[in-house]
Amino acid sequence: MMQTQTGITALVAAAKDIQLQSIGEKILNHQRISFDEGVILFEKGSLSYLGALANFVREQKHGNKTYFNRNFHIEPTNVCVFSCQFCAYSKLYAHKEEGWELSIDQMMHIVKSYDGKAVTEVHIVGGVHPKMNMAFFLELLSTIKAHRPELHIKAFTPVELDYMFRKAKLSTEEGMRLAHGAGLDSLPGGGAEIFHPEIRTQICNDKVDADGWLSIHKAAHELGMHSNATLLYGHIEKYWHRIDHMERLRQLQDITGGFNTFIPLKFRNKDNDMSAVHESTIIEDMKMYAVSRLYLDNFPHIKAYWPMLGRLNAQLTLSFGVNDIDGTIDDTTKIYSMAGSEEQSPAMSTADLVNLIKQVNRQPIERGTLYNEIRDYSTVDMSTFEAV
Ligand code: V47
Ligand code: SF4
Repeated sequence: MMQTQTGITALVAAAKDIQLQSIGEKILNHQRISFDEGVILFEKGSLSYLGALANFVREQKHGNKTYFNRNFHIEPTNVCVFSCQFCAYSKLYAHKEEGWELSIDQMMHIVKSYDGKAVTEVHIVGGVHPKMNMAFFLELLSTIKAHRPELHIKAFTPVELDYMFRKAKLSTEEGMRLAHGAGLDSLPGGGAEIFHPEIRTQICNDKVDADGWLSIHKAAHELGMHSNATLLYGHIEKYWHRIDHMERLRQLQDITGGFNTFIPLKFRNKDNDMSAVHESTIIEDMKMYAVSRLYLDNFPHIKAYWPMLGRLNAQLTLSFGVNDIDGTIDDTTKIYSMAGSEEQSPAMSTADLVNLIKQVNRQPIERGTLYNEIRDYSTVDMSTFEAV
């Protein structure tokens, strides 16, 4: 059931903490909250207060609509020249026998295995292999487009792009123009981690920094492309580092308007160099989603990535500001299961996703990557539904 304006107004009026009350009033009046207010929400806001406010904003923006898409992932390689402390891939560079690298033919084999299936997007992200260069990826993009022109290619983080542009001696703008020209349609949100150098230098010191990440997304937006942004939370960062991260994104979004979706990524601690760091609680996770929805007033969508969180926790986020639960990924992504995510073999059918959304009385909408609505499943009988 949708939240009423009277109910939320009464909740804010009854808030005992004067700061939380005034932040709540700002949100009800569609005013932007400040950096310090973002930190206060994390420090003092109860789960129920944050959840009610975030749900209010979510319903103002999207009503009950909850988006998902039909996509598949390709991970070209798990070998990576970088050494992010939280990444289960980074160890593999030293143990190449555990590594894989796919040829263009092998990746096209994956693409062709979806021929005739109603997927709309391929998501391509992997490690940074020293031998996979700009020419290789341009060929991959144009070969996919030649085979299936309408398939949306969402690919490569600024970590991968920065490495390939630098090796090819291209400026960010030149590199983005070439990649876009070859078929790159949009950028996924990865590689952002935590922007602030106090944390970034401790967890991923050797890859592209905050300014580099932001300038690659800016260049993409200037070419008319859209992109996502992530934040890796729940490890050694403080609340203000999270707000600092979101502040930088909010500022760029004010300039370009090119971001579609913000995706908080819960740190998982299995098989990486940060295994001694505890994982966040589910309460902390829900607060993260709620504050994201409240702080990023200029981001249209907040997404929960279910393979990482687990499907039931992802379902819960739909009451904490989230309006998108990603796609019907087959078992084609390894980075999270290797780091100890809830879903060791992430695959959900369209019927599973639709039922997950309907169970909590939301409206399941299949979308394209750019949030064009493909189908409303509210009244589709999923017991007789056959996915193509
Ligand atoms: O940047 C790596 C994360 C990200 C761990 O744009 C980890 O639609 C938690 O960004 N614990 C890449 N996270 C994935 C990504 C993404 C995923 C789904 C959808 C979209 C989108 C983007 O994976 C990396 C890093 O932050 N990651 N290791 C770990 N141990
Ligand atoms: Fe490489 Fe990305 Fe893992 Fe860092 S997070 S080690 S850049 S694959």
